[in-house]
Amino acid sequence: MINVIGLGYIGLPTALMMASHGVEVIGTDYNKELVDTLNAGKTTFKEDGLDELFAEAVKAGIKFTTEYQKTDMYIVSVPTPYDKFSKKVDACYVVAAVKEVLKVCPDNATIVVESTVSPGTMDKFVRPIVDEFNKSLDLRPSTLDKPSGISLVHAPERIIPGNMVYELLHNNRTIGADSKEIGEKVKQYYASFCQGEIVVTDIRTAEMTKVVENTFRAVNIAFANELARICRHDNMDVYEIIRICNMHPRVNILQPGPGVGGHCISVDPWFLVGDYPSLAKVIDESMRTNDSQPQFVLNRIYEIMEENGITDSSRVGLYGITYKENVDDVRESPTLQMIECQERHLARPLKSFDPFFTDKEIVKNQVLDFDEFLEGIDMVVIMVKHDHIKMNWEKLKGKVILDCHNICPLESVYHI
Ligand code: SAJ
Repeated sequence: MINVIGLGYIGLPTALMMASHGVEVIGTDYNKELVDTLNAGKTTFKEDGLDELFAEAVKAGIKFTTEYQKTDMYIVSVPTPYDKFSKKVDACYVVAAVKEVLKVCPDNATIVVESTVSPGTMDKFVRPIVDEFNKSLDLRPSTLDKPSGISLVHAPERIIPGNMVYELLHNNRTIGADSKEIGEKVKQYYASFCQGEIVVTDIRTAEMTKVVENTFRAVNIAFANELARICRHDNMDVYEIIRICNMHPRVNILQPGPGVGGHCISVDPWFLVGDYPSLAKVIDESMRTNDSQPQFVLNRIYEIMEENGITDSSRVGLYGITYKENVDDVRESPTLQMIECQERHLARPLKSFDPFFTDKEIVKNQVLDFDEFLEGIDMVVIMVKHDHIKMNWEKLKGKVILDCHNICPLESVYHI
């Protein structure tokens, strides 16, 4: 049996996937409201295929509770926030979860941490608690080759919001363990559903690969954003330039946008900057570029307003609040970053609308109805490329449009 600790964006799909592939699973979360919702037969966020997977898992007997279970394997998928000032990872939730596990688990249990952590976090914060527990059993410390007592594993998640269910099934996985035996044992569980290749390595390497994957993407997006600024300066078409460059067999540039959001690409690379400030120069500069992109778009809005004689910013609206298309996740979203930037300059935030939040207000000045949003504005800024906007181009006719994603087929559209 597996006890999945933390039923958020990663823990829930992982628990459901294992349960629907024949593994006995109990999901634990300290949030009673969340557990009650799941026990009432409802999922807690929107994601393609999640409801179907949930139904299968419930049929297979998955259980949800606020209690930690006594079992031989745990998957910890709790959040790892980072300190905005020091840029270092805060492992407090992982540590708290592991401590709770140690209160109930049998002496030879395996604890798999899926949460993203900076390289060295497992050794620095998690291993000491496990070693202490193992010592108290008078067993060998968990660093030695032969597994004994509690075993520690790091299996970083890799799924992308918006395509989680597919990627859980098909992505290759990395499992970091202290010994091959433990790694292979954990691999068997993941192989119950994962059709990709599962690589077994050591914990430190697994930690580093995860952060490096997200950093690679962040640096590539920063490069695209910088190109957008260069091209804007001299009136060149950045999208056409990237499209042509990407036809070269060894070039693959990502797309510029209004900024980088989400809990991963906009956060993980800072772990490397926080830990290696004098070495991680390219990463540092890339992150600063991405972080300043909402401000760049704000300046662009100002320019376009001037050009079109729009003097009242209450006639400008931001389409999209989530951090990317077709998800309901707003963590670190560029729209929220932009609104925060306006507020910091004592300006009233622009109006905003998001089809994923038509029943609840997330930010100040949010309009809940799309038609009402459009009626109140002369200029619309496409911050997120939800499918919803692609089905509503007709309604945007006659507006001044700043398209931050180059998706709008209408005439005379502005770009970043
Ligand atoms: N973005 C751009 N330009 C692009 C692609 C993305 O500006 O060309 C922006 C998006 O709009 C969004 C942000 O970047 O605001 C991040 O979105 P994303 O789709 O690139 O990635 P995430 O954060 O949803 O998921 C990433 C994935 N990592 C990689 O692709 C290396 C996912 O596989 C990880 O599991 C996830 O981070 C995670 O949890 O670490």
